[in-house]
Amino acid sequence: MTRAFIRNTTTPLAIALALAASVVLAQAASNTPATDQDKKHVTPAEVKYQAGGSPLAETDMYQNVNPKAPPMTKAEFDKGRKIYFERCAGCHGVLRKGATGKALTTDKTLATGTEYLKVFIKYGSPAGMPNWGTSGELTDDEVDLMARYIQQEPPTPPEYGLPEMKATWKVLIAPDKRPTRKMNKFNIENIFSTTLRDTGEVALIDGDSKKIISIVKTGYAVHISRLSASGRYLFVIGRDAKINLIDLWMEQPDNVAEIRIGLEARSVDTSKFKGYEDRYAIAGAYWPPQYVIMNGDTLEPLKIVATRGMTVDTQEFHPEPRVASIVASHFRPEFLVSVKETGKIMAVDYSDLNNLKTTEIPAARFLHDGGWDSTKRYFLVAANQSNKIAVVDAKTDKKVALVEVGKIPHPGRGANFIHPKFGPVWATGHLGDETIALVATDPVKHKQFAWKMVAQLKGQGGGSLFLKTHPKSKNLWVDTPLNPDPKISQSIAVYDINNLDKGYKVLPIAEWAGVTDGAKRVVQPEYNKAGDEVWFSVWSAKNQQSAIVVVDDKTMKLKAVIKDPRLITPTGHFNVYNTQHDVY
Ligand code: DHE
Repeated sequence: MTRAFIRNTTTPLAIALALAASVVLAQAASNTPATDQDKKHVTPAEVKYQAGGSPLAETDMYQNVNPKAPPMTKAEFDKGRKIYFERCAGCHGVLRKGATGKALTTDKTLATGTEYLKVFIKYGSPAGMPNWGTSGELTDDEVDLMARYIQQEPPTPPEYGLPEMKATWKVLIAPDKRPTRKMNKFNIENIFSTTLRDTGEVALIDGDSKKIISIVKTGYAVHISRLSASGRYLFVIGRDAKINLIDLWMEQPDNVAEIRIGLEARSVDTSKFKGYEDRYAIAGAYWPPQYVIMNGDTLEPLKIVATRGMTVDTQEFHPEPRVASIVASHFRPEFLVSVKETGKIMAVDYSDLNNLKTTEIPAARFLHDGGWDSTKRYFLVAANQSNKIAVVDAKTDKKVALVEVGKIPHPGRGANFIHPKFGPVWATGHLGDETIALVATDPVKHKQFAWKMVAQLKGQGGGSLFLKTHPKSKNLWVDTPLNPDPKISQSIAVYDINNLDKGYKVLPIAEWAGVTDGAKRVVQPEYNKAGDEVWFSVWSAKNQQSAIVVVDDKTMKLKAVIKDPRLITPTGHFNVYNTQHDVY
């Protein structure tokens, strides 16, 4: 389609775009496995997932005026920046270099001009751009404002180095003032840390009694929890890059230290190699693109490393490669840091922080979430825009394979089990199609299958985020919270791993929760320590009731519903023992 055509036929084009967009919406997260063509497109499920809002919306930035761009007042620019970071940055990137969404740098946007951009923003596109105008999310004035805003030079958020980190670093209770032994009667190993996404808190829930122990204030739009090697310390990271260190030995577990390691972040982990247990923590930032190694019991920042650099394939400079998942090696004193936009995994050796050694392991773009195989030697991580799983050997620090799977793999940390034919496998669901891919992980006794996608199960639909099993269980639980069909997003599929050909059983988790209003998305299966219960969040909006549903793994019957006015927007939950020992 030429530019002249676009300029002269705005209305028909708009209609065409709208129609195409609606086709994409209808196909979204559908029940049809992806074709190669589909694999290039972004599904609405993914857009919904990525466009979560960035804390950078609240950060003041310098207005960099481009004389060729349509004029904007400072107030207009600030409004455009806010909208951009609330809705667009997740897909198009902070500096608009493109990620899931296309690059929106001024060489491109100035060339297309305001009218074209307005149509695009209002009606969306077949490639997956949401129809911000016709959906009612943005008014016509806001569409016009955004079309002008993206023709200005992208403002750069500030950097965040050691002085900024130190200014936010607080040790609330010094290590020598903390308990020397466990001071409470909780069965710590069976506590769940549940993310309360929109209140910036975690709920610590006693897995035995199903009672809330406490609600702990954490960062904004809190994301994940991880455990120290000993299981004593819980680390929680918010999207605003705030880390809270919670001491589970206290009579009433609470924060003992906190820090902000950047302006936006998602990942945190702790050193697990023998001899380094509880010594270090690491967190990865989305902005600035960097990771920081901290003291494990105080969060004192020790070493900051930038991730800006060249992409793995085209070897072009990327100014904002975000840090996605991080895992702690059991084979070396190392963290494996997945760098999203460059598509590389950095093995960071923490045995000598002064002379830091990192090994760059090539993978594929854009790295997101992942976890260990059952031996904890191989790290499997989703390269979600390449529809691949990258496999790294943590013993040799080498890439083992890039395994082609379905459309936009999203494993969480994945699920490990023994397949009757293929031996040990690791599973991932997908955001963009209905399949569950099984990747064989045993290069010794099942060499012929290793690092291949040996089977594809048919699931309820696309929009899957997490799946789980447990070494003691015979079941594989797969969620689909981002599927557009409420029947699918509000239920869970469960497979018998010894009879995978039989298909799955559907359990109506949201209905069991007895919650009346809301999206009631059923998200993230998580086992208790014993491996005989599975917990699910039933996630509705901030002003609606949510719940946690506990199911008996063997009988697949409802065991408990946890409801409490304080359980606002529960999403992820992390069982202490399973998270500490990487059991999944
Ligand atoms: Fe997550 C893990 C990033 C939206 C719930 N999420 C991760 C990880 C990354 C990430 C990089 C891996 C961390 C690790 O292992 O070290 N998530 C992002 C995003 O960039 C994204 C797409 C958009 C955003 O604005 O943040 C996003 N994530 C979400 C959600 O909307 C979810 C469903 C609800 C919520 O709480 O925000 C969500 N993400 C989770 C959970 C995990 C996670 C529960 C941990 C999974 C695990 O099993 O470890």
